[in-house]
Amino acid sequence: MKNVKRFVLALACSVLILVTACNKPSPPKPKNSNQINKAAMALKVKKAFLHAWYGYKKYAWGHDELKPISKGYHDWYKTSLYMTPVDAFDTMELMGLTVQADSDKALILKNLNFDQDFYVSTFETTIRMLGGLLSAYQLNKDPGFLKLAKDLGNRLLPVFNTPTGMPYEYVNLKTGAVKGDVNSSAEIGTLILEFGTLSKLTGDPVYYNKAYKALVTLYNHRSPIGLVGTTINVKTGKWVNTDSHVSGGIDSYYEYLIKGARLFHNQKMMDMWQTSLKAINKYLRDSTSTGLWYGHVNMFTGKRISTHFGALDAYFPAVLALGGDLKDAKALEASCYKMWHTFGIEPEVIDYSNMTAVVKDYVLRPENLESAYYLYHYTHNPVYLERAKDMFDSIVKYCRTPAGFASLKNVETKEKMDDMESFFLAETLKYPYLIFAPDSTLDFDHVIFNTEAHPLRNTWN
Ligand code: DMJ
Repeated sequence: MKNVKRFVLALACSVLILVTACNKPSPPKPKNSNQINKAAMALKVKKAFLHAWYGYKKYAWGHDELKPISKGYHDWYKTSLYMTPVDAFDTMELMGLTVQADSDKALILKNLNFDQDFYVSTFETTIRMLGGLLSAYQLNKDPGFLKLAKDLGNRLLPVFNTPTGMPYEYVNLKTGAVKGDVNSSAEIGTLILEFGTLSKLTGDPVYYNKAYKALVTLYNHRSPIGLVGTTINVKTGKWVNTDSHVSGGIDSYYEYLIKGARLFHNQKMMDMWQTSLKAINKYLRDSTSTGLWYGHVNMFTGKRISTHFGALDAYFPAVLALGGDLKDAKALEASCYKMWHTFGIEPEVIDYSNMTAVVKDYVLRPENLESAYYLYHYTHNPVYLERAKDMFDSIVKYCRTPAGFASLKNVETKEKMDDMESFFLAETLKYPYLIFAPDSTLDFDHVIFNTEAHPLRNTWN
């Protein structure tokens, strides 16, 4: 009997222990998982966007850019080309800011006039204005955007009238006069997404053909070891600056090889990307004690010139991820985040051999957030949400002014500068918004972002 009692008691205890264990609150989740309230973060980013937009509206309406400290404005040329309104429009559409988008659209369609007697940068006008107008058209469907895009495309066409087909750096929008014989690889090779889309949407192949020829010609000028340099003479095809890297001056040429291949289903561009990547990995890739980086070498010898890497280079993890190399994409993104985190906000250029800042400003660049967005899309690892939150929070902490957001003159002292580039609204706030917003906001796998974060969609096949 005693034994039976003992048995019943033991059984009761075990049941009690089991029930208690089951009712115990589950152990705290690992630090990284689900700690970020995505909806609250998306709202925070949207509020930051509205703060910048209202500052622009109050102090710079109708001009290219806001001066966020002096509460004034800045125009790139003699007359405004409405750079901030055009760059910002598709972000408003994606954020569901209908009222703001409507007034922005009215401003653009009523006032934007490309019949201007001054020289503009072929590259900047293409990525910000042509790209912005094309994505505005695809998202909003107003034919006024496509009409403007076509007018602009026609005015840019004279840049391709060189013996090589590679474009001049500048064109006069009214007269078609051109200048700038020495152009950079990035400025030559970052046209196919916008010119190609213009061709597909208008049915006129001329834009695609010219930009494609320029891209292939640049590729054909690569060195025997497969690398391109920073600048080339577009009349003679002779390299001027032979520094090879993935940074500013070359960066978006590589980006457009793979993105062009994907947007236009073009195998030749994919082959060009893959061949280029082999050379990049062989000569630029640098696995060091401070992480994985991509440095500078001479394009002909492959000899390392410097261990510099910067804010502009931080797009490369996104491109690697798009190309399917998640291993290197993850490692390089970790380095890029380290570059940001080391200084509280990223400098323009660091020396990765000793993690010191070489060029110390921060001009509100988006690339680090862009890569976090791509990596989050491909892995769904919450670490990228954490990094994006940290980067976004530090922009708010160090760059916010009563009228908008200011660049930093020095990331070490956090001294501000009176500039808010239009890409802040096109890119720097779009990428974190998209990381935190519901996936349905944009079907990532069916769009290609141009290098100014304007999403372009293949609607033609
Ligand atoms: C943007 O205009 C584009 O992203 C370009 O490719 C590089 N520079 C700025 C942002 O940093």
